[in-house]
Amino acid sequence: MASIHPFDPVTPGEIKLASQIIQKALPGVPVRFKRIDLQEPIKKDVIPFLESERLGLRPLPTPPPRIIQALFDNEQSGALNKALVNTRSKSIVYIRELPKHIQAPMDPEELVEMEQLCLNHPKVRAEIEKLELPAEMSVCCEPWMYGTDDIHETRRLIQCYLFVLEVNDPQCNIFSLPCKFSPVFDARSKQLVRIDYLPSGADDKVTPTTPWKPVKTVQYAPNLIDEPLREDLKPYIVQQPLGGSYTVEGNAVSWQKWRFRVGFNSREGLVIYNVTYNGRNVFYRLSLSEMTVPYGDIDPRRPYHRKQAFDAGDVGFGITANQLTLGCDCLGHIKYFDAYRADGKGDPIKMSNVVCLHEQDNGLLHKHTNWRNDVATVVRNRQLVVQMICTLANYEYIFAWTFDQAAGIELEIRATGILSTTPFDNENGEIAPWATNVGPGVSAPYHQHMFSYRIDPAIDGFQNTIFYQESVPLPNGPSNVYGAGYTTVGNTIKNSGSEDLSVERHRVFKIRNDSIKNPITHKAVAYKLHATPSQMLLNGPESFNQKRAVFATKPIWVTKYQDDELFAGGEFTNQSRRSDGVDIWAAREDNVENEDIVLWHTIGLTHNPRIEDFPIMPMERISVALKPDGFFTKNPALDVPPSDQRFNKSTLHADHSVADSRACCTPKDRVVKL
Ligand SMILES: [Cu+2]
Repeated sequence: MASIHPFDPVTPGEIKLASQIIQKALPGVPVRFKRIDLQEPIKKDVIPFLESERLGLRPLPTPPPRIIQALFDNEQSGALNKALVNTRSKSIVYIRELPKHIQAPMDPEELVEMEQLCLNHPKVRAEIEKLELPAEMSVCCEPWMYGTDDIHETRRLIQCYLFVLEVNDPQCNIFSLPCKFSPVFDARSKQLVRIDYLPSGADDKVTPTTPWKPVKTVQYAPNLIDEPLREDLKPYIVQQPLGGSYTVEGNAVSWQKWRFRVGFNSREGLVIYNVTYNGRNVFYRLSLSEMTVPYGDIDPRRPYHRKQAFDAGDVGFGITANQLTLGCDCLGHIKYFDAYRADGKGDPIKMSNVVCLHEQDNGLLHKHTNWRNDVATVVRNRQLVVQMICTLANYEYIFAWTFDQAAGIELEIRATGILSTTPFDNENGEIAPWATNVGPGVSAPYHQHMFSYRIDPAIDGFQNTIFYQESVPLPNGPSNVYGAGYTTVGNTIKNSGSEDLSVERHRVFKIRNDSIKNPITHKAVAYKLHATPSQMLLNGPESFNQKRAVFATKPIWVTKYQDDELFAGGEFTNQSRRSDGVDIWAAREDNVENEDIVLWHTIGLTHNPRIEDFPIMPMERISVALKPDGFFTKNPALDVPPSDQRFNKSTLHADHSVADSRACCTPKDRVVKL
């Protein structure tokens, strides 16, 4: 335990210790643990330790004690509790009973329990029997977060969407055959609350359950599709005979001039901590802070008006992170990281290979050919990728942070998996203005994926300022005689709040450190956010969907750093009634000039499905980059060795002779003279 770092993910020993201390503090109380995770260290307490590490000062100061956070149900009273446990003093910091309307996130054991409870309930079974399914077919249950449409609701409700399973195969596509009824359960009392009947036409009419009309499942798995697999692909083998160019010690990663730590928790999954470049501070913490997926529809087609997932807060990217496999999810020379979560008893569960780290070649980083002599300087773009893949019910999300050799960091999000579908009677050519028909009797409703990227900067220090710069035409006059001039205008963000992007004005947000000037540009050192302009939340201000996810109404938020302000939609999103997150913190109008600040970028994907997104979706990609902008005095990648065929060992296609080829950087025999 002595060498554990303040940012290391919770260890199995800490999970066990925390659960034992909590159980001991509550003798005789039946406890069911929902989460046990590292409590984020208090920033001001951890910075002296980080700075000593960065500057190579020894001995290192004592790091702050590791505090473990637990969420648990008191199964006697039904109350949700939050506790903090100090692992150094082995004592409780506090145990707090939370208000009755606060719901903990869902956990894997609960999902399995609800699935079984639903499918075994006599009333649900009676409804399934009305389908008169053939013997080889069955019904599968997808327990969903209930969402919100009633401010007085305090029950923990689960909406169970049911699907017909055509064949008993682990890869059978359940989402092709949605049922028209959906039981709602109280997850605490385990009682069936009611069965919702789902509208299956263009209006909100529902119908009683009738025998199932045979239609074929649209399958995606190779063993279930009725077409042969392609046979014209040759192997593509990524070989790194000397291994990767990175080194990993525990969770500390060194690659090229980058140093950072890989963090992991149940909620956010992968977190990037303490990022430095060539010994200079760049970012304190980078994370995918929240994500919400509200489904569009036409009111009042219940229950879709409250179909809204908060994938981080209601379930968790960490809890749902895939255990990645070599040669499938990741190619090349791979380093995997494991993590641990707690089960209901407070015992650690190992999650192997939930984060992968590897290098990739991404084309060219820079090149210039002197056309007079055809001599080229060519440098390839080697990158380091840190990645996790999360399965949230039907969808998969691939989150990858990519570090490059020119001091840039890109967050790439890829959405794949299967569309969340609804029953829709389309056999007579019916279409709906809020969904796409993707198969017989099935449609995929319009929806949005709204992500909040939390950027906690440390540009050459922890006091930074955010400003934006716009490119604007100069007014006609003595300084713009020909009307061709344009310039940039800047605006410093002085108080916390929200901002819009502007493509028309090329508005670029930057993070600068006013105390350090670039000796060439004579401006403060800075990084810029290469933002992704996207449509913000479509749900109206009167909707619970928007009230719960105000973060998704603005692309940019700036707040003054405060401990415990990590999640854009608030700490507890499951059945939340309103946001308790970044919009509330931003509204303080704190001074954010030369302060410890946080930049939040909302990225949206308005997803009106294509039929080609079904039965499994070719990945949809969005990305956001952070790039130095006046942080260096020139391109920081000039020292990357040039590209060289002796190093890269590429081969020629059969119709070329060796004589046709030239090694990199050798001039042609002929020199063109103009
Ligand atoms: Cu989608």
